[in-house]
Amino acid sequence: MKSKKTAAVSFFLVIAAAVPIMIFLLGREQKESRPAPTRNYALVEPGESLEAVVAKAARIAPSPRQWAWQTREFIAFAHFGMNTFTDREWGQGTEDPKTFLPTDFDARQWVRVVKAAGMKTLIVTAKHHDGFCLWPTALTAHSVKSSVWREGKGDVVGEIASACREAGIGFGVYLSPWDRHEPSFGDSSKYNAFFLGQLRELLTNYGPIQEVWFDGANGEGPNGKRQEYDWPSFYRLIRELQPEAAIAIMGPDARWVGTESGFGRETEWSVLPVDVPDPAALASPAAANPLDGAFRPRDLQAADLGSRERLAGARVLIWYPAETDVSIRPGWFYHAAQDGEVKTPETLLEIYESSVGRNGVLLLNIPPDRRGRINENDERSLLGLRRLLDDTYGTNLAAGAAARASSAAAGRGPEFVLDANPDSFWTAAEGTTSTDITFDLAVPAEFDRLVLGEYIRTGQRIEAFSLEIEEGGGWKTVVRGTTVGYKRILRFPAVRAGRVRLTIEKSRAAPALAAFGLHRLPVQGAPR
Ligand code: FUL
Repeated sequence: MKSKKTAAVSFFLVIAAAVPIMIFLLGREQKESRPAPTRNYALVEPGESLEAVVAKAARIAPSPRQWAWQTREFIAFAHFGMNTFTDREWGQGTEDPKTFLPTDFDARQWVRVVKAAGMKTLIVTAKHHDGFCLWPTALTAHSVKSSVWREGKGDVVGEIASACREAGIGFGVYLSPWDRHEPSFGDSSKYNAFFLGQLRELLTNYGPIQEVWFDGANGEGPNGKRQEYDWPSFYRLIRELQPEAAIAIMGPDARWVGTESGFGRETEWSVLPVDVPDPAALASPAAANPLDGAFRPRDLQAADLGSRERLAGARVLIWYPAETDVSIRPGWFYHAAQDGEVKTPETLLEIYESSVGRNGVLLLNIPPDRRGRINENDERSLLGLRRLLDDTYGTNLAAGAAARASSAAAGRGPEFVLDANPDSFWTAAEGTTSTDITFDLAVPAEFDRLVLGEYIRTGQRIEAFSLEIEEGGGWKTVVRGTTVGYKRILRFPAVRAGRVRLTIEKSRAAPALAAFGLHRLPVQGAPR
């Protein structure tokens, strides 16, 4: 018979052996429910069924660069340059550099306002269509170097870049491909070399660049100069010199949403079919950015870009998310006559909810005035917007709710949609494409907004959902939606409830949600 001491020792040994085994098994379970690695594109094999194509689309995810870009959510544009001083929107290219004369240029003031508004990046128009350069480029005399501002020694791009760095704000450049001043424009290879030279200066002399913005505008008439841009070379140079930079609009990382109204589509898919002349070339394992070589800018203004109907017949599918650009004023550049037409905080909130809240990144333009400062009118509106955003979205009325899902993968329970961590998520069991989560709120609440966030790092999947509240012992539908994506916000007349149910009615694969929020816009005049 074993002594008490031996029994205690063997009990201890059994526990000591069991704990690591249990940890191993639990760890394995977590890992197994972890999704397979994803890419930001997929090839469709000839003869694949629509179901197979849809399932493929549901597993395409953003590249790390695209993910970083998406999480910035709300970013700033500053249109500043020759047009600020000529009161135009599009310059001719014949303007005298001496016309550019800010009286009180203050880069730090721009960045202070951007930061106070909660924007994460500032993109500046280094060169607009008129060709005047806001940095002292060596490639043309048509720049700040030929102005009398700071006796030709000023550098707007440089000062903005350092003010951003100092304040922890990302920096980006807008470089217009269309150039109405440069004589080589239209002489394709000559101008491409000139443009590459300008890009190289911007990408090497100003520290880290988060975004390069290539405008699609080209106003030359039918008899104007036709320039064939060498996009693949532009992309190669950016990847080489600034591998983290997202190339937006006429580039492969983020697309133009298709309007300048600030409103994205109600149904906004980030996975789109594209025409690629040689899809097989994409499969090269050596290519770090396989899409770049195959990418050709094109028109993406259609109402439906990514539905099942659009996916049918696709040869290549890519992750290509929407950026929603809009100006705080009627024009992109500052015009004193528009001082009274700055969008109100309420309009900006609606724009935010219809851009960030429709699976896009909001790029809001705030054009500095002739002093070279962000105008007081614009600053006031922006700070008003910030307050509305904080008051509305600062508190999640669903936080602390008890959540029950009718389906959940191991280790991916519904509690993860409430933990405010974008990297933790709930997902339904593999193969489940309709399911629900019920939330018993910690305290009954009144709300007029729903926020959902898909865990897009495994793909965008949800096609239809609804929100219900429990009322009089039954369920009452409050609002319905289609796509979710990175973030979806829906507004509705305020309701009060203690129990709510989110139903995912249709999904391209098991839905994965990182966020669920209920919110209330503060009632005007109520104590804050
Ligand atoms: C357009 C340009 O023509 C406007 O001037 C502005 O820069 C806007 C953001 O893009 O295509």
